[in-house]
Amino acid sequence: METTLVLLKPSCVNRGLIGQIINRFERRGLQIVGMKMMQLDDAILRDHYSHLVDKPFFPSLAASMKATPVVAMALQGVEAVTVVRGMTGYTNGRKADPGTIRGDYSMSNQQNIVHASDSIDNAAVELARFFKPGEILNYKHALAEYMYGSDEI
Ligand code: IDP
Ligand code: MG
Repeated sequence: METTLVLLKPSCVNRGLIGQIINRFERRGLQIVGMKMMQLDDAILRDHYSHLVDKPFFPSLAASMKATPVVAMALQGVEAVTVVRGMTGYTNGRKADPGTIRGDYSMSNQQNIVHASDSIDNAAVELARFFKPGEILNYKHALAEYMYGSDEI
C-alpha cells in the first residue's frame, strides 16, 4: 500500500468542486486516510514549491494557493502515487487528457484544481508537511477484498 498527498486547490474550493473531486477518488477505490481544510501561508508554499520559488510566476502561484483554504487529503491504495498522478493529468489543464481531473475541469496552467505527489519519496515528505502525527488514520477498508485480488494486497 502507498499513501499520497492530494491538495484540492483554491481553484477547486472556489468553484464548488470539492465534492465532485473527492467523489472521483472514492469511486476509483482510493481510501481517504486523512483530510482537513487548511489556510496555506508563504512559508509552507516556499517549501512545497521549492522547485519553483525562482520562477517568475511564483508570486502569482503563491497568491493563487492562498486565495482560500485548501483541502489536504491523504489517499491510500496499491500504487496510489502513480494512480492519483494519472487521475490528475498533465499540469496545464488545456493540454491534459479528457478523463483526467485537470482535463475535465481546468483551462489553466496554474488554476489546475489539484496537487498530487509525483513520487513515493515526495509523497512521504509532503504528507509530513501537511499532516501532523496522528492526523493520518489507518483503518480497515470494509470492501478491500472486492477492490483488489487477494495477491495484490
Ligand atoms: P504539477 O502540479 O503537475 O506537479 P509542477 O511543475 O510541480 O506541476 O508545478 C506546480 C504547480 O505550479 C502547478 O500545478 C501549477 O499550479 C503551477 N505552475 C507550474 N508551471 C506553471 C507556469 O508555467 N505558470 C503558472 N503556474 C505554473
Ligand atoms: Mg509537482
